[in-house]
Amino acid sequence: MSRWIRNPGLVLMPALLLSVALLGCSGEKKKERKGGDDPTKDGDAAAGELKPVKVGTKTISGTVKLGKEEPDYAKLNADLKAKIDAKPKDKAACEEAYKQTLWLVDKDTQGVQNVVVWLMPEKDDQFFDVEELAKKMGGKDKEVVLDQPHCHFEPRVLVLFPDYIDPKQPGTADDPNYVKTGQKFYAITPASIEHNTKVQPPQGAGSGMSKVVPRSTQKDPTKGVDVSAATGIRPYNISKGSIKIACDIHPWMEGAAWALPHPLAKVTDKRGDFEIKNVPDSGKVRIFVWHEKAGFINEGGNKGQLIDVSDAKKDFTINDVK
Ligand SMILES: [Cu+2]
Repeated sequence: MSRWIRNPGLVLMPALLLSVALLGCSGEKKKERKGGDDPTKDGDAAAGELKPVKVGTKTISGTVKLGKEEPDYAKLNADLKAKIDAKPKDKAACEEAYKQTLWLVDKDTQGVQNVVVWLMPEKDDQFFDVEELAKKMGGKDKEVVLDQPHCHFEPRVLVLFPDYIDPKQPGTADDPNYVKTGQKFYAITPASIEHNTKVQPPQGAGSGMSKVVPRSTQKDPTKGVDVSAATGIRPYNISKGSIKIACDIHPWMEGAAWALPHPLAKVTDKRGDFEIKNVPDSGKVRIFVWHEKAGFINEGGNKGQLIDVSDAKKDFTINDVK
């Protein structure tokens, strides 16, 4: 899935196009290019087509913990307090945000919350066939809500599943055919404080949004802002980084999201635990483990770490808090 993961495809593409163009200039080679001037029709088009990987019944779970190095909590809290105190208008309502939420670490176990863990197939030209899962999706999976109580984002880190790849016509790694899952992503604000929520998807992931959120609650998030409609967020080349979430009015409010073409992903809970279901029954997958501040902590960075699906338990340690 070079579109999301790997750069070599992107780097090679101009070179390929150039060589095709050069071949096109030479008379004797022209005969081999019966497909016309469209380089994608040249040669074996099916070779570039994404290949399905069946999802299965395996589970991969684990815990993400902090290593020996500790974040400077005192400084994070002090910086936050200084920023909040500089906004006297909302100060009283925002005091609950004094406690930093960038590093949420369980005191007893050192488990780290808000780490995004997800899987991708072993190879770039493969995709998880999750059509059945997408069709069965319901309840809270169909609705992702970003709450903004007391001038912070709750949850601060999210994973979205806005589209899946059409198994009947998957397209290529550089241009997959997506089908909407129908998942909705809302921003709400129950407090009496005004928020101007800003969502900045990286290139290829949708358009940016900056909107005042009408008063709304978990009971009826549709009264808030429909971020999915406003941004058209979709899966993208993950080498571009996370989708950034912020608030224009309260500059200390920060959050992040990833949009993936499948639901084999989790955000770690308060104890740093994650559990990913529907893992393929055999073979290898790549695992990605990302923290807002520490970045990718898996081996291989944004290209993922190859693991066997029989590796049912995978723990990770954050050794560099940056
Ligand atoms: Cu705000």
